[in-house]
Amino acid sequence: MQSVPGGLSRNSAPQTPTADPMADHRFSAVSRGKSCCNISKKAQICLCLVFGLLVVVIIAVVVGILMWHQPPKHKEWKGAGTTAHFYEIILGRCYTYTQIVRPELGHKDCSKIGKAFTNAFLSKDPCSSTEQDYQPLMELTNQTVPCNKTLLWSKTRDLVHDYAWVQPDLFTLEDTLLGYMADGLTWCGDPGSNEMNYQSCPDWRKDCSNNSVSIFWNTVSKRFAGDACGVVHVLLNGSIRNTFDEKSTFGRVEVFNLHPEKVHMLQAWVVQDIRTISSNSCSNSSIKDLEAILSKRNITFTCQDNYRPIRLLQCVKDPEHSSCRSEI
Ligand code: JS2
Repeated sequence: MQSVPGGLSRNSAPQTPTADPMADHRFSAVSRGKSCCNISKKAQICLCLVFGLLVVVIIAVVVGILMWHQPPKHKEWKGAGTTAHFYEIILGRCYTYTQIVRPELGHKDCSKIGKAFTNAFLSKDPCSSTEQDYQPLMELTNQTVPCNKTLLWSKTRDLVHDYAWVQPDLFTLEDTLLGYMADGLTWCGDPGSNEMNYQSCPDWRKDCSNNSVSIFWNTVSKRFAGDACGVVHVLLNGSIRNTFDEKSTFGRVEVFNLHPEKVHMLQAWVVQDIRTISSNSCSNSSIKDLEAILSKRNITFTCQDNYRPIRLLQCVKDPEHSSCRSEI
């Protein structure tokens, strides 16, 4: 009788019991065809169920991870989204301003300022922004502008900042810490997320006027005008019909936040595009409206057409223009 490996003989008589619990198990002839293991139908079904469950769990985990990495679904607005790298930009600008541009503000805590800025709009409805949202930021960034050195402007953005550049003792809003940090940027959040909305933010006209950016500029403009003292200057555009626009930030916010007990005069410089024929813009009807508003507020108003230093600055950019020959 041929014995088989493992000490068992085919069709063998029952062996004497041994220590090996497996030794006296009878191994029935296997069914035709080899199978990896002989398990019951029930066990096979259980294994399939366990395997199927495992597959489902793996798929669920993968989907969960993918969903988690998906950018949050923000509400869609009609305006451009938050400026890319917004937080890094405002933080960098804060350090540049407080350490280099105005080192006398070197004690300001830019980390706290950056956090206060983002906390003003993150996880909030960008169409329900309020001045109150920005109060913590305002408290961290108060700044004194010397009397007679406040320079307001309207529709003369480039020229006024060129002039402020050559007259560094003058301050436009953008020459203060907050104006310097935020100029040219867009930002908004979402009630359902603690992320900034980089896809879109409310447009002032098409979505809402109480949006995060507009309320910020109204808030900082209000404080900038309220802090002014002495003689305040404003650079206005004599080449447009509404040289003084009551709906502008200057006309709607700043004019009405100058304190008569601190500001005794507003001096307007009305500048015309160098290529237009010079005319007396100070007699423009809208300028008369401005004068009337200030008179009611007990603030003296004076107006000067084509203020020479500004004219010279225009000629620096367009020296060949005929009107510049007489200026130099
Ligand atoms: C949106 C911005 C920006 O007197 C000036 C400043 O002091 C400021 O308070 O606003 C006045 C200018 O605003 P105004 O009269 O409406 O003229 P504008 O030519 O239409 O300029 C609007 C700019 C308002 C403030 N602002 N607003 N996004 O990035 C931004 N930067 C500034 N300065």
